[in-house]
Amino acid sequence: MTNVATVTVENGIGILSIDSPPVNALGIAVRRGIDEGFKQLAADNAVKAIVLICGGRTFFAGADITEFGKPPQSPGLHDVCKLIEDSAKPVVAAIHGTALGGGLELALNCHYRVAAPSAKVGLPEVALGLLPGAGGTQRLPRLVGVERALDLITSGRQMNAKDALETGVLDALTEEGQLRRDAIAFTQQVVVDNKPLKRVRDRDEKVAAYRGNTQVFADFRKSNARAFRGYKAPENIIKCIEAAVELPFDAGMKRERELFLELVTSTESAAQRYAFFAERETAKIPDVPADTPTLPIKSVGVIGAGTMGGGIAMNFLNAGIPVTLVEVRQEALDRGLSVIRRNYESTAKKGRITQADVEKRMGLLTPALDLAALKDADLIIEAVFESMPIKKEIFAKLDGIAKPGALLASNTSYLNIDEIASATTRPEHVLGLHFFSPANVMRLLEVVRGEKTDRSVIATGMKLAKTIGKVPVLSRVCHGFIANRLMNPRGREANALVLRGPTPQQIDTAIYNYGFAMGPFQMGDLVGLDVIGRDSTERTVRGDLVALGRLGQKQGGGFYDYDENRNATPSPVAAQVIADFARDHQIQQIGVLSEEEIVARLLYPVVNEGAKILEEGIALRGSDVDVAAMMGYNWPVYTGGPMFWADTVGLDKIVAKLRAFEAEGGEAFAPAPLLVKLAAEGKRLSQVGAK
Ligand code: 3H9
Repeated sequence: MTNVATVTVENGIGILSIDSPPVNALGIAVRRGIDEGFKQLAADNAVKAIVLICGGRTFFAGADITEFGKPPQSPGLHDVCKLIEDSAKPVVAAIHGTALGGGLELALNCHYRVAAPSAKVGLPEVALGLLPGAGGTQRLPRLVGVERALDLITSGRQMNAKDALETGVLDALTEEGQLRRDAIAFTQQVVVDNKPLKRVRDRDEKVAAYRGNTQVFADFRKSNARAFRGYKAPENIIKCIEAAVELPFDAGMKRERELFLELVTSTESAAQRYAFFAERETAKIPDVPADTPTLPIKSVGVIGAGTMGGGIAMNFLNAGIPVTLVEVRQEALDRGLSVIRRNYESTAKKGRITQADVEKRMGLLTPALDLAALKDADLIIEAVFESMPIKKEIFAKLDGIAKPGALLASNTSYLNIDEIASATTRPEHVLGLHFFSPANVMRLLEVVRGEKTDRSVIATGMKLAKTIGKVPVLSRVCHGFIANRLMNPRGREANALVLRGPTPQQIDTAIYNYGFAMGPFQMGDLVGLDVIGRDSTERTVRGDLVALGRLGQKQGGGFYDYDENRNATPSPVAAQVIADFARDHQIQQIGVLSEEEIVARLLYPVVNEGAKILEEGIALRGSDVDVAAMMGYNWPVYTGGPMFWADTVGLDKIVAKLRAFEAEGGEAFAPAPLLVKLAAEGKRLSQVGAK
C-alpha cells in the first residue's frame, strides 16, 4: 500500500483514508493509494460498505495540476472513478474543506456524499483554462439541472454545503468536527436499510427536461459573451453540457474527453495554469524565509481619506481590522467616510453583504484630524498625493508619534521609498505598500522593499496582503516600481503612434482585441484627460484637447465624442487636434497598420521594460512581473502576462522587431541586454528567477 492511504474496518464499514499534504491533489501516488486501498476493501468479505475520506485540511482539491502536459500514468483519474462507481458495495464520500475539480468528480462517482457543514464543493477548472474532465460536466447537470450547472462550471464558483445539500449534490450534512463518526453512521444506515447503489450517471430527469432546448444555451452564451471573451474553456464547457442534455451518458463522456483534450493542449490553458502557480510563488522570497518572524497587525492607521486612502481602509475593515482614518480637514474626512459607507451600502444592496456587516465595518472605523491619533497603530499607511516634500514631512512627524516597532508604509506609486524613509530615524520599519485603484477591488499589492527595510517588516507586509485578500509582489525601489513602470511604455507608444496616422479607435481596437478591457484612449477619456499627465509641462495632444474643453467622457468628449448615454463615436475635432499637433511637430506619417503591428508597437516595449525590471533586480522573477501585470492592470490571464506571452511569441522575434523599431524610432526601443541574451540562449523570460 502507498503511504498516502490507510485502510481500516469498523463494524463492517471499510474506511479508506487518504492523506497527501497539502491539499490531497489527485496525483499518481494518491490515485494508486485509492486504487489499492479500494481493491483491498472490495475484496474483504467483512466489509459491507466503504467510506472515502481525507486527512489534513481538505478533501481532494482536484487533479494534480503539475501533471498536465506530462505523460499519463496509470491508474488515471477515470480508472479510479470507474472502480468506485462500478463498486458492488456502496461507497460514501465524506467531505471536509473543499472538494474541488477532480475531487468533486470523484465524489460524484460515489453512491452517496456527506459533508461537514463548513465544507465547500466546486468545479474550478475554468480558472485553469480547462473543463472538468472526469465526468463533472455530465454528472453535475444531472444533479443540479442545466442552468445551475452552466453557471457553476463556467464561473468555477464554490457552493457551500447547505446549498449543495439543497440542490442534491450532497445527501446529508454531519456535525461539524464529527465527519468520520457521522459518515460511518450514515454508511451503516445505508447497509441496514439496504439502500440502492445510487449512480449519478443513471439520473436522467433533469437533463431530459432540456432535450431539444437550444434556447437556454444560446441565451447563456449571449448574456456571458463579454465575460468569456478571449477564453476558450467556457465555450467548451457549454458544449459539454449540451452533450449531457442531448447524448446518452457514455457518448457525453466521450465528447467531454475530446473537448478537455482540446483545452489541455491549448496555449490559453498553459498560460492560466502558469498564472495559478505564479500567484502562489510571489510570497516566496529567497532571503526572507517562510519562518521569518512577523509583527502582529491588529490596528491600522490610514493617512488620507481620498479615493485611495478610503479604498485602502476598506480592505482592513473587511478583514475585521480596526482602522483610524486621518485627514487634515473635517469636510474631506466626512466626504471620505461617506464614500466608504456608500460603497458598503451598494454592496449590501446587491446582496453580497448584510446591513449588519455594513454597520460592523463602519463601527471599526475611527475618523481623526490629528496624526497623534495613530500613536497605537501597528501599521500606518500614508496615502496622500504624490509630493516628496509632503510625504517626508508626514514621515518625520510619524517618527515622533508611532509606537516603537510600528510599520510605516507609503502608498506612493512612483516615489523613492528610501528617500521617504530617510525622514525617519527608523528606516528599517519603512516600506512601500502600493495598492492599485480601486484599492478595495484590485488584487495586486506591491510590497516595496527599501535599502534598509527589515526582513520581518517585509515578511509582515507579505503576510498582511494575504489577510486582506491581496496577492503581494515584492519590488525593489525604482520609479514606478514593477506594474506602473512595466505598463508605462504602452501609454507612451500609444501617444506616439496616434501622431503617425493610426487613429485612436484603431489603436484602442487592437488593444481591446488583444484582451484588455479597453484601449489607452478609451481609458484616458474615462478617467479624465485633465487628470492624466496634468504635471506635464510639455505640449501634448491631451493638453490640446483639454485646452478646448475636451476633458473626456465627463465633459465635452475627449479622443472620442459621446452621446448622452456615453456611447463613443470617432471625433472629427480630436482628429483635427491630432493632425495639427503632428503637423506642428513635423511628425512623419506611417500609414495604415495591421492590428498585429499595433500590438507589437505598444506591447513589445512592455516586454522589454519587463526584461529591464528583471535585469535590475527590481522584481525577483519573471512570473512576479506577470502577476503584477495581470492583477494590477488586468492583463488578460489567458496570455499568461507579458513575460509568458513573450515566450509564446518567441523572444528572437521580439528582439528582431524591437531592433527594427529602434532603427526607425530611436533608442527607447533598444532591446534590453537580458532579452537579447535569453533569446540567443533559447531561454524563457517567464522562467527568470524560477526555482
Ligand atoms: C482538475 O481537477 C481536472 C479534472 O477535472 C480532470 C482531470 C482529467 N495540484 O492555494 P494554496 C498546491 S484540475 C497541484 O496556497 P489554500 C499549491 O500550488 C484541478 N498542486 O492553499 C500550493 O503549493 P505551494 C482543479 C496544488 O489553502 C499548495 O498546494 N482544482 C493543487 O489557499 C497550497 O495551495 C483546482 O483548481 C492542485 N490541484 O487553498 C483547485 N492545488 O505550497 C486548486 C493546490 O508549493 N487549488 N496546490 O505554493 C485551490 O484552489 C487551492 O489550492 C485550495 C487551497 C482552495 C485547494
